[in-house]
Amino acid sequence: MKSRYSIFSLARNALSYHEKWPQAWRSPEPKKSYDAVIVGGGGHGLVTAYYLAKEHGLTNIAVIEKGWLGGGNTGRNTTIVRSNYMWDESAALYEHSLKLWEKMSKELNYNVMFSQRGVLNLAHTLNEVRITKRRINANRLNGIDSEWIEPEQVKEWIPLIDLRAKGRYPVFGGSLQRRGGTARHDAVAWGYARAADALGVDIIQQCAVEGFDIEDGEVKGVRTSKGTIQTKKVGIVVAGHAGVIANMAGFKLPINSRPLQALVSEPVKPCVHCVVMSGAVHAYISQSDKGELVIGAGADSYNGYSQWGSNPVTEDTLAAICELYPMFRRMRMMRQWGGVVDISPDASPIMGLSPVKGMYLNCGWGTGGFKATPGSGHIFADTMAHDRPHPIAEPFALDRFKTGFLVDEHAAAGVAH
Ligand code: FAD
Ligand code: PYC
Repeated sequence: MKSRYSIFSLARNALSYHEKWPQAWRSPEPKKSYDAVIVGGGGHGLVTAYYLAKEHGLTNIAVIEKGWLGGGNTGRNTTIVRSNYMWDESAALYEHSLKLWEKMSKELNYNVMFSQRGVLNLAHTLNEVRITKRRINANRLNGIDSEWIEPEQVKEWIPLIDLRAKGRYPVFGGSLQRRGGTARHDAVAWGYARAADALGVDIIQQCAVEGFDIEDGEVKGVRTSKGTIQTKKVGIVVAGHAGVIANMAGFKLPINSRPLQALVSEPVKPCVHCVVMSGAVHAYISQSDKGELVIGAGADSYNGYSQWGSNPVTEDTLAAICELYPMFRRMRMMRQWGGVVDISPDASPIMGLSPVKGMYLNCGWGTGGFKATPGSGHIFADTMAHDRPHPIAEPFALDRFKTGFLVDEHAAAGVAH
């Protein structure tokens, strides 16, 4: 029988739903009580709610967001996705996430524009060459695709780069993860929000968490700007503000909150075909599908909550970019912004139980949590549902700062912390 739907009408309907969803959808008012409350409507909070509902049958749950969905770091990052971290614990976490990225658009029926265009990390000193090669070996032992490429191959990938050894930043080669790439960050938040909403999750925007009701060390409720909600399970997923929320709950976290900034240029024709990062010079670059160069810097060197970056960092980053890619000296920058990232002492996340019973922590992702969004939520939902850390989350527990079993990923972080 002939179908009533042509492939074109299906595509047209899917597209109009995709485009209208964020505008057409409105936040409900909070109910008096929920089985679980997620604080923070960024990517990590939304995906946690999605998996709590989808895999653990918890649908009487709410995501509480003080601003708008994805308005924090989720909508402010430079969207680099990769899994080439050094230690086994991190490899398990980020590779779990990368595998979920590879099926995300299909699973959500929402095009998050995940583009596996490759992530290239340049080495500018002999020491960096050694560290990078060591990391490539570690990655390969963990089954993660990672390869060393020589300067001539770097030039083939990025013809506009200046490899000259006489420059301040000679390129001695780099590591390439071909499965790495970029995605559309706001679509990730909307995609998970729409899927969670369809499973019955209440997503409440413009509602700030202001305190908690805690009795005998156990959480009983969440105080918000729209009233108090009774609940016995609370997930804290507020990048950059985890320390503030922990203070409300009466404990301290070893977290520094710092602005991290990025810029985009005017749009130009395709000229940067993969993501190129230079840890040594705190500058990285990719090109958006609209043609803008997306340029990022290192974190500010002092704590703060501002959502833009400081000028010396911007200048240093752009100076490095202009030296590495002389042709970009003539480009104009269109926008600059920042986000508040939460940095832990070993540049790895803190995931799992907190000192308050029923309250769970997911923070400390620093400059690199976007790539972890699906994996983090998947593991965190399991942790919350079963009141014990998921096996992948175990090494990232808060008590590692007492035991000393750190997972130090400073060298694998995309940018300086
Ligand atoms: P967020 O998206 O910040 O969500 C937390 C939410 O909590 C916010 O929406 C906030 O409004 C809400 N909130 C805070 N306090 C309260 C309260 N009291 N009550 C209710 N809600 C509250 N990572 C990568 O992997 N690759 C990159 O290329 C990359 N680039 C980056 C570039 C920049 C400029 C920045 C700033 C970050 C970058 N990151 C990158 C890091 C990444 O963006 C974050 O680690 C990740 O997005 C964190 O997601 P999240 O959902 O935990 O946090
Ligand atoms: O973690 O890959 C990363 C990253 C790149 C830019 C900021 N973070």
